[in-house]
Amino acid sequence: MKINNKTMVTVAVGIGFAASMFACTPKKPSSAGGASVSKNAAEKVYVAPGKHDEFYSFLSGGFSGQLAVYGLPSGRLLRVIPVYSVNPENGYGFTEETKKMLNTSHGFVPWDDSHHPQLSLTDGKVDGRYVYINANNTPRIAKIDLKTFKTTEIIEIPNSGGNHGSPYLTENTEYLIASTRFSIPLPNKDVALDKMKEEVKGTISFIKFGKEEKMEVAFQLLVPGIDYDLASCGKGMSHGYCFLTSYNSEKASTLIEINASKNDKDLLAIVNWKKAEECVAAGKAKTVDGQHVHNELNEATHTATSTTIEKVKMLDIKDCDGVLYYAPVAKSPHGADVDPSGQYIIAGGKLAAQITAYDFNKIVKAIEDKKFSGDYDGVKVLDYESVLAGEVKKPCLGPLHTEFDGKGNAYTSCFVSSEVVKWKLGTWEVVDRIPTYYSLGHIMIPGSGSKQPWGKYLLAMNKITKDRYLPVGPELPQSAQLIDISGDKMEMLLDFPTVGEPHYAVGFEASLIKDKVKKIYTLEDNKHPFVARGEKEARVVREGNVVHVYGTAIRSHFMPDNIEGIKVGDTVYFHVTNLEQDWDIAHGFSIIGANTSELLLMPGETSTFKWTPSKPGIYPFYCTDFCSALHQEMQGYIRVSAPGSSTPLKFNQGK
Ligand SMILES: [Cu+2]
Repeated sequence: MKINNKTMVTVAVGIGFAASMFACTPKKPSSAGGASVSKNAAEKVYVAPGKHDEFYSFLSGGFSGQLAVYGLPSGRLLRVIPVYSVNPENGYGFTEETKKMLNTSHGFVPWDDSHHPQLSLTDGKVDGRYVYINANNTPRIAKIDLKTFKTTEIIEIPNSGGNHGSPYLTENTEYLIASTRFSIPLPNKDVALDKMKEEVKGTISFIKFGKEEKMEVAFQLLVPGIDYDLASCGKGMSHGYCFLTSYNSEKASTLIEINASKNDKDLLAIVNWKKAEECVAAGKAKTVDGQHVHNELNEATHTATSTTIEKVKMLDIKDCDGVLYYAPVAKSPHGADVDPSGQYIIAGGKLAAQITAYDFNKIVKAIEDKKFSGDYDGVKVLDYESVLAGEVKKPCLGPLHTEFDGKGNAYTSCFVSSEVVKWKLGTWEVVDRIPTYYSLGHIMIPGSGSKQPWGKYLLAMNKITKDRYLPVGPELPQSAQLIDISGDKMEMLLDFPTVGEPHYAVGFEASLIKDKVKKIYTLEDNKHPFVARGEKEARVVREGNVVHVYGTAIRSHFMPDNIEGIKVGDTVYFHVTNLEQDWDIAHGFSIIGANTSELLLMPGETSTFKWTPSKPGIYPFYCTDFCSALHQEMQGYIRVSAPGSSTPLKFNQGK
């Protein structure tokens, strides 16, 4: 979501500060580069030609539905990985093999709003296996394999009205958790909207990372129907717990901008997932309707399959004592962030100029000692003072989200005052601040969500850029800003425009994976049912009015390349195998008038292009990915005859 100026003003009024302090027009930087760029900043981000960046960073595309890979510190865009949106660049969501990745219980949904990438963890440390990312709209979670940088699995979350607080991982990737953003009646039904308040429920879903590293919905918790938001799961001493912020404890459904801001505090949800596991194992969960679709890309067949699952296990928190507690939290919070030690849980309130640190040990003790200040919808609310580790006083306006450098420092992004504030864990004192341009949302320190962050750089992701770049029409690119956090003082180094909305990001040192990335698909291991492993296998097979072309591509020709005997009314599948076994030699395939995107074939990969010719004639096809000096000559012809004509099937196999 783009936060507009009107929202900013409303937020300002909500906090009770003068609106002029953070007026709609962002502050002008004091110099063209921004307030704190020093002369040697360029040297610090310069990566010489032929040299690699030190860090990978993965920035969500927000409303683009994609995930973009940037190198840091250079800010160079290395790749855009399609996740929830079809991508003509490589045919994702267009080819017969990948279309199924975008299936849902609502049918084919070729778009979503991707927000929070998260990294797989082993013993609380980044292991470089997978990136996961949520779909905010149609509730889904995707898995991207860091060997191939491809989306290889997508699971839909049933019984959920939106999936913003997702996907947050436990310290060994035992579970990914996903919470309801919009609470709705469960099971969903026809309810008068003015009766919503009584009918709405929420769910917190636990997606298991099974033995074969496949996602499945292990169980869902049925929880009070408030709007759940960001989360973090415990590590170290707090392993076994997850912490989620929420807003709208008022359960407002109209003008919630105003009506959800009435209560002085909102609720931090504290979930004991080990207890939930025990209750599910003890048979306390009910099997309920929960239709959802699970899509997987098989790396051997290069083909996705979709499975529809009808039921899920749901555990009503009323049937499992001690699985959920609430604690008061500053109103309208966003981030809930556990520090690398696992002791502190940090939450700020978008409408409160205050950051709260909760102490995990005190939470456990308060539960034991029954230090409750009340209850909410039957859930005990822990006494705020009993669980408080400390408060950061007057840090900024609109504290949103906190990251950690692993050296005892925390960094909070402040949306309203557009700055990053550095403060100390334990003493809670603010030690530094730096302005960002403009309207800062999330920030990222590589590995911050783990036990071992790489506390060298911080990336700020900004919503509004105003005068930072050359104008490109009414909308400007959003941006990321790189800040050096290696010294006592933060230093602004660089900003660069981004793909879509850089909503949130994760990152890690490049050495963790760069030598493990896959270079080719070996032809012997290609189990695609329509593979042609060599030119001798290239052929055309007619089955009624379906025609299968077993095609191959190699520098600089296709086989077969002159095909006759196709008729109007036929459905033609071009299954093209790239025969190259050489890194970075891709070929493309397209044909005039086809109602789809190109194929883009990695070495050793097979992919399928569906074509239904509608008029007789001669139709050229060609390679779309520049592959050699004779790339322009990499082309062929197909003859299409009228329906019922007797043109015999013929094709050139290079003899
Ligand atoms: Cu080519």
